Amino acid sequence: MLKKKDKYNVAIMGATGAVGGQFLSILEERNFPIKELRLLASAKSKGKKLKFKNKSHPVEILTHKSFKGIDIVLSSAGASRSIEFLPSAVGAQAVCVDNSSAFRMKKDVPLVVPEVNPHQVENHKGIIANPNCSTIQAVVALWPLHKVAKIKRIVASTYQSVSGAGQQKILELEKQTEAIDKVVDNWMVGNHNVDKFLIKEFPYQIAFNLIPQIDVFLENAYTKEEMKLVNETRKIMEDDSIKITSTCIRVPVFFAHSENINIETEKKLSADEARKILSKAPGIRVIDDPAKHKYPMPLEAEGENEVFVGRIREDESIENGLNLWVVSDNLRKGAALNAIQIAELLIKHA
Ligand code: NAP
Ligand code: 12T
Repeated sequence: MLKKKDKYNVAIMGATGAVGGQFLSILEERNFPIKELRLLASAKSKGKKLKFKNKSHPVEILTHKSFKGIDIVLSSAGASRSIEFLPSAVGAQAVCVDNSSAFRMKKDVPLVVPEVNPHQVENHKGIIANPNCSTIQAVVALWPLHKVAKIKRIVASTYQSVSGAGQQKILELEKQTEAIDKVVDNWMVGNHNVDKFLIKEFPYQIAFNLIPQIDVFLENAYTKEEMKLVNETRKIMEDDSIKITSTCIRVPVFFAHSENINIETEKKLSADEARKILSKAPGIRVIDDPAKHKYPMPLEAEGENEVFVGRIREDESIENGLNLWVVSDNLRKGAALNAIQIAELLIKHA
């Protein structure tokens, strides 16, 4: 349990990573009440320093002893590190908000999106899980509609940016993009393939391509990323009766994930009603004006905190159906911001 204090000792596990960088920016932006900040990463980052509030902080190597005196751990260093090190953090009386997939579906670990199920933060035993990036933005958009019209079925297709997979993947898209500059000169098939040595992080070239695989394949022919969206959505919305299917696609976008979501509801909702509900819902910005060609796009959502929703329209192929286009910055609301909002809830309840 977190004890009430004016300021807290905070450790960031994976401080040098893509999510880690956003942790630092957002903690500073929101003036999070920090007494001591401990930055943790691998031995590779030994000697590195990171800036926080105009002060340089040394990066320390993560060990089982890293959590002495720490109140809150924000962890984002991969699932195997969470499994190995978070029990030591809990042993040192810290409360952990974990960004990895390690504990999300565990029964005694709350999986929290503050706009949807804030009450769950009180049920933790030392670890609270932050959902998958695609799940977070989907449930922020769907929960207000579910409350009013009860969602029976969800079909979600995601268009996920490379930053969701970490810093090295961002650099790979950049390098591959730079390598292609002759497409217009030599208008020929194959010319937009990059040299094989530029394909290291993703299984195939990602620049000017799409890859219909995120995370590993499971026995049911879905990928693990697709099943995260299915299972985590049900857990967060506390409704196992919702039927969900999803397809997750990696696209050559640097930041922000996009999703086309089709829902079938028990009660009929017109597009106008849905627009009105979503305009008033927390954490959402509706951009939906076809006449003016206004709709959410990843370049617009990059660096922002909200979940953007547009293209709201009735699914004319069924009785009670809606289509939504949902875009959000996966490193912010999809990761660091949501985790920090959870930590803020913990402080509120301390
Ligand atoms: P990243 O850019 O590759 O960064 C990985 C971070 O983990 C780096 O700080 C790295 O330190 C650290 N790390 C790696 N191995 C370590 C070790 N053995 N000991 C200590 N630190 C180690 O990846 P990312 O995109 O930030 O993602 C990191 C984690 O966040 C992953 O678990 C991913 O699943 C999760 N994630 C969650 C969400 C979400 O919650 N929705 C979204 C995106 C990612 P070095 O720099 O020293 O290597
Ligand atoms: N494989 O947090 O590759 O479970 O974009 C997030 C992002 C796992 C996660 C990705 C992933 C997670 C990705």
